[in-house]
Amino acid sequence: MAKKPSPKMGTEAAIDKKLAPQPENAKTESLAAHTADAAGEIMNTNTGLPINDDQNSLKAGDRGPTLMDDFIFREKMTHFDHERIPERVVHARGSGAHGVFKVYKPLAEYTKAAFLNDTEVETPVFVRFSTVAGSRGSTDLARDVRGFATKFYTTEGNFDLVGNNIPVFFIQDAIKFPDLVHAVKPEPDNEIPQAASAHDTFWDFISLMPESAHMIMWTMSDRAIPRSYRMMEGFGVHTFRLINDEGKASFVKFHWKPLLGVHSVAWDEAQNISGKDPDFHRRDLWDAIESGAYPEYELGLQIIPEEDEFKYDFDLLDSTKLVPEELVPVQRVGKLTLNRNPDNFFAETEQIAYHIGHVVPGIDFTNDPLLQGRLFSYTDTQLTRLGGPNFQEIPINRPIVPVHNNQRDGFMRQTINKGKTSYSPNSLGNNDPQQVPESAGGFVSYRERIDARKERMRNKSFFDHFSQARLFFNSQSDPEKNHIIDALTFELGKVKTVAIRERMLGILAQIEKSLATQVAYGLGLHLPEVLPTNQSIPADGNPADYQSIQVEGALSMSPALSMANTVKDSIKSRKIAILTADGVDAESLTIVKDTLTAQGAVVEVIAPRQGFVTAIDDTQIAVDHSFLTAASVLFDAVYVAGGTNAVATLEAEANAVHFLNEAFKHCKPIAAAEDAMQVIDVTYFSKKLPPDFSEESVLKEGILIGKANKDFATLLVKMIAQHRFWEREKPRLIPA
Ligand code: HDD
Repeated sequence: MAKKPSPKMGTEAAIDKKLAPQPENAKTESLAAHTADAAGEIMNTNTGLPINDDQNSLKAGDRGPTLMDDFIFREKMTHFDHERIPERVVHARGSGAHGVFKVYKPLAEYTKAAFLNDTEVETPVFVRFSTVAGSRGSTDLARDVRGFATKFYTTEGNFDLVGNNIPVFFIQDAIKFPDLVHAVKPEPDNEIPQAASAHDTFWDFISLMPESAHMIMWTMSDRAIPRSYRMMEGFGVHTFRLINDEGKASFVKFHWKPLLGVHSVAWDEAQNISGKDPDFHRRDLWDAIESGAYPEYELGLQIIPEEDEFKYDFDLLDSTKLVPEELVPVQRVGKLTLNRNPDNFFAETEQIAYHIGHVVPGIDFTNDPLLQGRLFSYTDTQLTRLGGPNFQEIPINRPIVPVHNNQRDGFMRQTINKGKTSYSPNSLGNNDPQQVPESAGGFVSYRERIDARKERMRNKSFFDHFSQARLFFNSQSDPEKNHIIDALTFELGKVKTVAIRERMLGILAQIEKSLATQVAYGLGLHLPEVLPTNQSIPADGNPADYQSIQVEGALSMSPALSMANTVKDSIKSRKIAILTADGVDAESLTIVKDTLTAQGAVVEVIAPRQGFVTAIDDTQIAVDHSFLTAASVLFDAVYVAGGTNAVATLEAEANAVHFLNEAFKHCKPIAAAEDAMQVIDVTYFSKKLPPDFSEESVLKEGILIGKANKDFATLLVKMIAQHRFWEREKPRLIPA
């Protein structure tokens, strides 16, 4: 028998150490049975044979060919050769986490779903966030929609809320989904570009598809470049149904509201992060959970009584429309906390299979044609991706309740079903497993009355393509509007075919003339005189039946749509850089570091070289990064500590000056101890400093220079909580 290896030593052991508690729940406990930990164990083959030599293959002589009878080599190599599975056809790039959901108060009035009625129950969840267009290894910071998929492991089976961070979608009917995805994915001849919508095929499709207008406003806004998965909203998008115990239905829109608020990065910053740290969002999520800064979101419901189905000037079944929060307020009904990282990315995050059709009693579908098509696609795609019909047996996909039915066999079947009967009805097996009456929790589809002709049609109520696009644009703050104009100018500027650019200008002109004019200016084009119409018309369709319509009296402003109105009350888990060098005034560094850390921020010291810096008083302060390994785009704010020699070094250090210039450019909070002014003096923004550093100026302009004491640090906290000072972009004097 091979000997047990010696236990791990020193730093190797430390790498495995979790910093914060990683709580267990019913789901993580169920995964334990499938979990292997090699710590302190011997190495063996898949058949359990102890391995003596994993370094050398079996050869005919020590310089001879490898022998066919090296079954140990063959087993290892065969497994390796088959390690990869197809990536998801969309949402391939993602990151996941375990957590729990708890409802605040019973929602029996609306739904009989058990997990939405028991305030004592913590329902285990697994959430996967994703980008849509890029491949598995693409950057997190692409301009893209983010997926926000939640699997609730409830006592009545799994409920999946498979949503996005944007409340509407590009298309109204699922039959267009393959076209949309073919258009946005890399172009088929040269597979360029990766994880980007800025190319001809995407805008070609969009320019012919006026129903995408609303979604395009969202994807060209800063919502498509979030600061963190922890700082973005989630939406179920479709209108779903809730059903209560009496069978009464209400329409519902699902929301996730992040407690840290909704925040984004700048586009230039996003592009930089993609190079400096393409795993930025993945790392942010992982690190936050490891350090105990658990991401939290409240579940929000917009409930619409069934009687109000036709009350609005848009159709509740149209996924290119949202229900403005000003018309139907979002009730916050429960909290999701992500508190545990997966043990194994592939086994959990990659193999999890979500499906909008995984519902529990009390939640049901509507006839939204996008939702209906999704009901088919999600199981179907897993058959290829996960290799057959038994994917629900993969540990991460199993419900926490036992499963009994008459489905059998297939590739990789895990369950050993006992007994002779695998059919129903049967008399040989007591007719087990038994069907469940509705009164005992059996799922019964909502008894909706349908009386219709079969036809390939869309109702006219789906044809107001521009009112909500305009509502979104007009509800943005000025900086947000500028970002949309910049994004469109960038994306269309990358389109080679001028006719596509012009057609898009025609679409934009129908949303908002000023928007279209500004984009046209950037592209060096004029607005087209004839505006494009809907081209997605069936062969025998009458174009007149597919015209966009304009609904009179539509809402003109919705403050809830602007991120400028989000909560800005916390610096928890924000990353702050302190720039310094040898000769630092230790007090000016520690007072700021301690105050920010006490508020939950992550503070890192950056200096010309790694190791430590020696302060004036000879104390040594640990350095987290050198300027070589750090970059301003990876931080939320920057502070320059004092000390004559330290600031003299920084003044001459081009990387330190660049760090500050970039932070200014990206509208981030910047602070400096008063004796560090000489470093600020060599930045290009030294001429644009606020007239004074009163609290009012500081919270308006995001720059603070002063004596580094407690009051200074406290004001800095307030400044960082503001996230960004976008107004600073106005003069547009900042070099790229
Ligand atoms: Fe989808 C994955 C969200 C429309 C077909 N979708 C997928 C994921 C999310 C969404 C978050 C990733 C799940 C994960 O992390 O594993 N999809 C949406 C939303 C939509 C939407 C919010 C519009 C409201 N999707 C949509 C349509 C279809 C699909 C119209 C097809 C008819 N989606 C898929 C898919 C994927 C998928 C091909 C790829 C991987 C997977 O399902 O498991 O079936």
